Amino acid sequence: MARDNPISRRTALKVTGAAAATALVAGCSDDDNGDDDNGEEEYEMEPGEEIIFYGDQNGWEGKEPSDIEDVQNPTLVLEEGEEYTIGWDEGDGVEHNIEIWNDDDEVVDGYETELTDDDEPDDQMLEITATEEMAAYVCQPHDTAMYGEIRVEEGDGEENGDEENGEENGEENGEENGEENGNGDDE
Ligand SMILES: [Cu+2]
Repeated sequence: MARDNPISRRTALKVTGAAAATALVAGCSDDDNGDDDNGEEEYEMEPGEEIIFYGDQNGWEGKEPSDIEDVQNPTLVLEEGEEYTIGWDEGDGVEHNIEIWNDDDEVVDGYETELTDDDEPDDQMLEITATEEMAAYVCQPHDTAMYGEIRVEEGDGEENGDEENGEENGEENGEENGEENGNGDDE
């Protein structure tokens, strides 16, 4: 009835403006992945997994598994007592190595490789058994830039003992697991 009345048209514009502002505010609440307290993503690794990086002097670049692909210095969550392979098979030609450090910046259990400037080295993979003292994976000459955190969770014997674990595993590693391991015994 009053559709072409200029006043109601202005009212409509005002309402639209308000709605847009509300939408903007709603769009700002993007921190919906509740469980990280310092904004850093953590990546849970499957026991036995190969964790492979590209060695760049500006930081480790994740290659495998796919959830860390292109992530710089991802925080790795390992399970105590489980074995993992970690290292780098490709680099920028600058001299690197990889070492596992504890909280005091000391090498844990001799887990370190020789320095190399090979851009496709075949001797930079460490086979490690996760222990609770492990705190970081580091390139010794670039220990500031090429520094990624390790967090080791207590293994309680059960793979999926706690619900948080079960949830994340199912979501993040479901496809890979099926493809690569195919051992569906994680129940
Ligand atoms: Cu380096």
